[in-house]
Amino acid sequence: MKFSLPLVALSTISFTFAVPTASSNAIVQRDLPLVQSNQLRRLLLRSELLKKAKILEDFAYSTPERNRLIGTPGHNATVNWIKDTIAQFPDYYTYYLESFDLSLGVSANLTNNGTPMEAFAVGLSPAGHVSGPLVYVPNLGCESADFSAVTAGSIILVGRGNCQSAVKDALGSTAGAIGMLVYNNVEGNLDGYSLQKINTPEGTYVPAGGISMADGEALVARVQAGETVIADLATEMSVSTTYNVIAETIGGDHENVIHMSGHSDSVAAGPGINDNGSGTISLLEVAIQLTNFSVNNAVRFSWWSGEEEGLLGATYYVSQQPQSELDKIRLMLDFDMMASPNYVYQIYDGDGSAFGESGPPGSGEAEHEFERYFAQDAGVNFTSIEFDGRSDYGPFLAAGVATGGIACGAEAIKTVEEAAMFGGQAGVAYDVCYHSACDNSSNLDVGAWIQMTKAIAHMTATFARSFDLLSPRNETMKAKRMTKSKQVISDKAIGALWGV
Ligand SMILES: *[C@@H]1O[C@H](CO)[C@@H](O)[C@H](O)[C@H]1NC(C)=O
Ligand SMILES: *[C@@H]1O[C@H](CO)[C@@H](O)[C@H](O)[C@H]1NC(C)=O
Ligand SMILES: *[C@@H]1O[C@H](CO)[C@@H](O)[C@H](O)[C@H]1NC(C)=O
Ligand SMILES: *[C@@H]1O[C@H](CO)[C@@H](O)[C@H](O)[C@H]1NC(C)=O
Ligand SMILES: *[C@@H]1O[C@H](CO)[C@@H](O)[C@H](O)[C@H]1NC(C)=O
Ligand SMILES: *[C@@H]1O[C@H](CO)[C@@H](O)[C@H](O)[C@H]1NC(C)=O
Ligand SMILES: CC(=O)N[C@H]1CO[C@H](CO)[C@@H](O)[C@@H]1O
Repeated sequence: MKFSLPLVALSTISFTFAVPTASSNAIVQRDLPLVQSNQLRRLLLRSELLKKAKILEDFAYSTPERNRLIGTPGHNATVNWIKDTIAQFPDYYTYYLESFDLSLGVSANLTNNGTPMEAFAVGLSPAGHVSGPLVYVPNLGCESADFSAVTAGSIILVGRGNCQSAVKDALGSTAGAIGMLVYNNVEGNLDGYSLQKINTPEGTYVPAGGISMADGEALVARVQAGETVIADLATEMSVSTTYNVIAETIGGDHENVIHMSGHSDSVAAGPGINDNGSGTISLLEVAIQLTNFSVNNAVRFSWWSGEEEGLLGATYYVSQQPQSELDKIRLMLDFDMMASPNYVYQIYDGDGSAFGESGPPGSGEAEHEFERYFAQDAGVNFTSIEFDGRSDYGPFLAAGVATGGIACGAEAIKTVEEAAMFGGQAGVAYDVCYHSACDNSSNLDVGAWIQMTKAIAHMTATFARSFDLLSPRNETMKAKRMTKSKQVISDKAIGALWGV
């Protein structure tokens, strides 16, 4: 796909650091006992999780930014630490860093009819200085019909939500606009926000500024009252190279892979220790302890970058894999926010029984195994969450891969019913520090965290032994799966939540 901006042009360089050899494979397979869920789980310790949480927190707090946002030293330190940890097991894992370039917002200056307003440059949009009349785009601007009033040389004014801002920006550009102001749909500014998509078929991108909901609504009222409002927007961007870390067991069948993933970056606001440092660490600890066992199926772990900017690392990875490689992934499980202080145990609704939208075949079976594990082995309650593609499994879902995962809850409010099931406080967010400065290592429920980490270990061990729980591979089913999941991603994942 043509991409208009040199700043955001993608490049990929993959470095492979360890090369599997037949002999190391043989050693791994011969000398270690076959992995078993209870044995792997027994090796997981709260103290190890907490120790690693402090390490991530130190990465954040030892930098001026005090976060682990992509493009910062705090994130780079995180990526290198994951890589170095995996590199301690050269006989057990091969790994590589998958690099890609992102253009992130640095600063924006905005005036309306000469009056300055607060604005932030939107990541992935081009830098530029544009000036023109504001045109309000209705319906959140996800369809080209919404842009009928846009004139050449105008700047569109559009609300956040319902589709990635990339779609709004590109449709505006196609309709003749030279810039975009996107306003928030919740309290808070749009610092660290991005177009959330690397490129679109809808058109090329124009410079974009993010403004608050209150400022946006005030501008909409003026424009709709017939006032001519000239916006002058200057944005500055900087390009950062960022990295996904991908590791895979040397042992096991590489034609049948269980893929476990989390993300390595935080938002700008804080260290991101629950979101999603906790998922990063849970995966790393499972990967470390797995080295005590052999596996029948290959286990792949990945730590994505750029999740907070719109699932960019996972999207990039999927875009680089031929379908034949994606087909080898029998199941992809994603883990984010494993230690929310006011936690619930949520399982993605892979079979669609709770929310109506199911994933590709295998997604339902993954959900059922999590349910069985929580009810029978762990003896805890669980709830479902909508299978909406809001985290890094979204691009895999779109590519027809069976997916699943668990989470402890983000900014949503705990219900009275959930407080009865899990304890904690009804009427309070699962994570009051979600996307804020207080998401540090004090913001964790360690009991919930070890419980979730054991669930990850259970799934890793179960599918590293066998995929018997999943329906066998079948071309007819695959074709159906593809059709179905394309629908899921367009109607649901992108439609409802990726724009937020
Ligand atoms: C970030 O890490 C990568 C990979 O290890 C390294 O090549 C790069 O130089 C680092 N960049 C910065 C700014 O530290
Ligand atoms: C915005 O204005 C400040 C202060 O004049 C300046 O330092 C900065 O470079 C400007 N940013 C852009 C994108 O023009
Ligand atoms: C499991 O593997 C880890 C990492 O190599 C090692 O530190 C630990 O001692 C092993 N545990 C057992 C019980 O062998
Ligand atoms: C599960 O939830 C019910 C309320 O729905 C509660 O009575 C029970 O104690 C909970 N069980 C556990 C193990 O927390
Ligand atoms: C973590 O955040 C809490 C709440 O904002 C704060 O009191 C505490 O000092 C922070 N911890 C560190 C190490 O800065
Ligand atoms: C594949 O699945 C379809 C639908 O369930 C079934 O009709 C067909 O017989 C299966 N094919 C094979 C080769 O198992
Ligand atoms: C955007 C973000 O904060 N990252 C993810 C952290 O984990 C939660 C729970 O899975 C996701 O909803 C977030 O998107």
